[in-house]
Amino acid sequence: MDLQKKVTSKKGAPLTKRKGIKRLLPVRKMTSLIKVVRPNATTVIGTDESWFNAIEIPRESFWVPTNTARWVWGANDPFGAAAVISRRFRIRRVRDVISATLFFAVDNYGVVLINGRPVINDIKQNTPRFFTNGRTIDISDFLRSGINDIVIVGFNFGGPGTGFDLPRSTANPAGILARLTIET
Ligand SMILES: [Ca+2]
Repeated sequence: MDLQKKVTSKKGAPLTKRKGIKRLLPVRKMTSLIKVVRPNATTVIGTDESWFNAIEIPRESFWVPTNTARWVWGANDPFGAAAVISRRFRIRRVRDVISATLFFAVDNYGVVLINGRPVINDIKQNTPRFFTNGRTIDISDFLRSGINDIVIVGFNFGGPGTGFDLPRSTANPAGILARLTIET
């Protein structure tokens, strides 16, 4: 069979049979990880391996230390130049939320969405330490009653000499640390 015809044919092999297509974790694994925000309490949801596609990595000496969240990167590609992780959580009534903050640190820069709306959209930084001390952001306006989700994408900038992102390595480490604190 002509190779070009095979690639472009609408009657080609199903996606699942093509080489190079990675299988993702089934959806039910993701939905089983819904964290419940408790009433009349402070709920902390820190990055760890309960987050979808997160793998814990050693903390670099210049990354902010905390015992309420772990530094992570993408489990599907632990040495990739980018990582995507997510978490679902449930709030019974959003009007019961007294305060809600996101603490977010990343090497090198990242994008954070809560319920599909951008909370953080970083610009590439020439210094690897720019975002590694973390920032705290009020996210109360992004929450809703019922199921909520947070999606984080981290990127590992290669520096001004390269201009683009590079794989996570010893020479150029990469990591994500996030912590939601929701008071009800
Ligand atoms: Ca880096």
